[in-house]
Amino acid sequence: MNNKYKLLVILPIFSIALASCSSSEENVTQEVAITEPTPSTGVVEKNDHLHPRGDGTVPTAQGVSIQLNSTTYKVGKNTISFVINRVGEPVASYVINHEKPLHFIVVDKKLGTFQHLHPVMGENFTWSLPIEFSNSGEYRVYADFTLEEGGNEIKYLLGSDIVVTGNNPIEFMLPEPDDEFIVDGLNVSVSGSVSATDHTTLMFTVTKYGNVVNFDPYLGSTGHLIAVREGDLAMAHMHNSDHSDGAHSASTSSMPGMLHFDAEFPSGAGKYRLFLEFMVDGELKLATFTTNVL
Ligand SMILES: [Cu+2]
Repeated sequence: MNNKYKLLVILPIFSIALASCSSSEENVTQEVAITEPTPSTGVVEKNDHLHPRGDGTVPTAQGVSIQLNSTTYKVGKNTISFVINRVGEPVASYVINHEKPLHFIVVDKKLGTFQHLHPVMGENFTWSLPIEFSNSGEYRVYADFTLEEGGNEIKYLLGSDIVVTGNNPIEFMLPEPDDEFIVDGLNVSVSGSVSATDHTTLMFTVTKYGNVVNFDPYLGSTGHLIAVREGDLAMAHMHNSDHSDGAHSASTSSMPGMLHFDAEFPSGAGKYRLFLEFMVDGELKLATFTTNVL
């Protein structure tokens, strides 16, 4: 039985099997496949919970790959362009996820800088975006997107390395883990636990002068949390757990000042840099912190 067929059978019952979700798609398949098969409804299932193919450490996952036009850039303004190929052919069609067909994340390898951008597709299914680098050094770029395959929505998270030449090399030391930080005059505190093996919840409280803030929707959620592991730069992308998930969700609701995330680290233990994005008073905020995943 090939992988695609197995997934098709599994998805309708996957939502009731969350408790047994394990750390890789392979394991999920094995565990659930012994359950009595449920006939496919032919409906495109939301599988936001499923881990993507790829964790951002490699440019190719199951025949789908990112191909950058160049891997060398310079300090200052650049244009990055790339194609997503599936067995050698450019992918033309994408599933909208969190309001965009493709999310493009850029970090430097010391994890001191972070950019979350949205390229635009042009001729020959080539994506491109303007990007500015303030520092020279080694970087990783990630493409986060969803494709429809055989009636299912399959997520991909592909990574590729680039070099930025010029002056002003990145100097950054990963700070020690902390649970309180300040961003643009907002106090952010984090509670909850993280685990390499279990699903846990991470909770953030955001206050200004002691009062909880109200979040504005940002890309179909009240908050986005991206974690990158020191060393191999494996990425986990998490979303606020009390938003109405779905590719086309318009707005969300959440308790004022509180952000809850289903925290999962499919790549396992390590020291991670977490990048939390949320919007307050129409301004996008980025809170960054370090956490140890055991
Ligand atoms: Cu995005």
